[in-house]
Amino acid sequence: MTSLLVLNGPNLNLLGTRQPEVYGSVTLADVEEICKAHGKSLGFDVETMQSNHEGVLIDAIHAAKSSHQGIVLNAGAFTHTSVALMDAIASVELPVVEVHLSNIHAREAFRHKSFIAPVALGQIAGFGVKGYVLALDALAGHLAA
Ligand code: CA2
Repeated sequence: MTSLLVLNGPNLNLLGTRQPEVYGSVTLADVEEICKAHGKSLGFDVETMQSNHEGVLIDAIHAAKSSHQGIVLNAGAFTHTSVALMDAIASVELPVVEVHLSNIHAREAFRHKSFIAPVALGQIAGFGVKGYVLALDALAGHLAA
């Protein structure tokens, strides 16, 4: 069975606890459950993981090469800073869809830059938790093509 990894980065474990006006009121557990259920409806097994540590995220991307066919990634603030995550994605040659709950392009200038975007299949931003569902649909379409 096709297996996809939904990977969340730093501070996303705090979802639903603060800043609901920016990130909504769903928790990370809700996001993960929604992804698993939507993946199942598409015929995919969805594994979820969150880490606050750049190296752990990089290790997860490397490991996904042999266990998963695609990745949905919300790299949180590492999006705007991490050449290392960019290199990890490029090295595994898996399709990665970049997701952001908020519209990073409508926020502070430092959030407009993404090191993930140049190595991603595409980017979805600003649609809240629905973005993860859209990202899974995009991966499904890509893998079926
Ligand atoms: O919009 C997104 O999904 C972000 O990736 C979220 C990151 C932010 O640094 C990016 O620029 C955009 C921050 C995640 C922090 O999430 C929190 C949620 C609730 C309370 C505190 C932090």
